[in-house]
Amino acid sequence: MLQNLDDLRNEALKAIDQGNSPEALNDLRVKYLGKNGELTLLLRQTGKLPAEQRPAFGQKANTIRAQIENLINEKREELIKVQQEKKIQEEKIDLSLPGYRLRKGSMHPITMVLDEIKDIFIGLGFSVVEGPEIETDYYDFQALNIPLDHPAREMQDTFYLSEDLLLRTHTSPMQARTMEAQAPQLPIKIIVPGKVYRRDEDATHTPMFHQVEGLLVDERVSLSHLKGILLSFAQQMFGQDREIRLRPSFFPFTEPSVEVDISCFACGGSGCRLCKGTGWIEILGAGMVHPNVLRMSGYNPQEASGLAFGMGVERIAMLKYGIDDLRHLFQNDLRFLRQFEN
Ligand code: 2U9
Repeated sequence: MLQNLDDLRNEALKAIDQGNSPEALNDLRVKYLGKNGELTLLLRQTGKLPAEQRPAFGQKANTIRAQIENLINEKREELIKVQQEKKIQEEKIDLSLPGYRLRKGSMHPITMVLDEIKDIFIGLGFSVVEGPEIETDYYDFQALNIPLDHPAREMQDTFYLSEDLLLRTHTSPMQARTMEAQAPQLPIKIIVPGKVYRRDEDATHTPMFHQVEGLLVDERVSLSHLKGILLSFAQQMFGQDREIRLRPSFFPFTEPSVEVDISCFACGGSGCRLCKGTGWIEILGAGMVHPNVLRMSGYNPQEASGLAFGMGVERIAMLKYGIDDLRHLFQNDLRFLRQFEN
């Protein structure tokens, strides 16, 4: 039996020495030390030995077991190391290869123009205020001098969430809310940018678009202040040579009301295709805040007056970047959007 142990050890050491892969060594571990391994089976026969031989046999078997185990582990680690080195050699990394270029995203043209408009008015002393897109009938219409049966509601038909709740048709409700919260304190000097909604869809209208509206309420505010502010805006946005022209118009919330044109930046005013030969391009609407609107929000029209203006951001963006179709702004076509990368 002791001889059997020696034979088994010699055979195992030889096999380990010849093992040439971690997998082969695992197989040897099973072959000799596993549950039905050769050494395990020999140990199980200890009971057949005369009692006085058993301790020596057991001791020797355990020594051999430890020896085989250590050798297998050592050899296995050695082989794994060799395998890894080989892999590293074969997979040599070429550090001179160019990397993958990460494509940088870009601002959407609407965002770019919105930021530019905000910057200009911040420079003129206005604060930027934002408000909810879901509004009440009162703030979207009534507080702006558009009572329940007013025909102007037809021009600004919108999406109703209930009899009283709707998607705002302009950002003006936030001006009304600001005035109401602050009255009778002066001055108010804010712009309100944001999304607005109208039941409208054709080549030049989308059901959602962006507006920036401004409001200045103070003592003795006049139309000349309005003209000065809008001239400065026009020049910063479309070039220092721009002139502006005010034409009479109508909005329920302003009196008087005007449409504002800029001298054509393509031809300088002599007339071209862009300005349809007129030399002028309409860019926004404006006016003096209607006394009813001031009164409803808590101001006395005898003490305070206001100027207001509103512009469609899509229209400004189309003019500024020569975009010929409003729909480009909403189709997410990368061929279009990538032209705005910088
Ligand atoms: C309050 C009082 C008055 C905001 C104004 C306009 C004129 C205007 C249009 C431009 C193109 C809307 O996007 S558009 O279709 N807006 O012409 N907006 S005055 O007047 C206000 C606002 C709030 C309390």
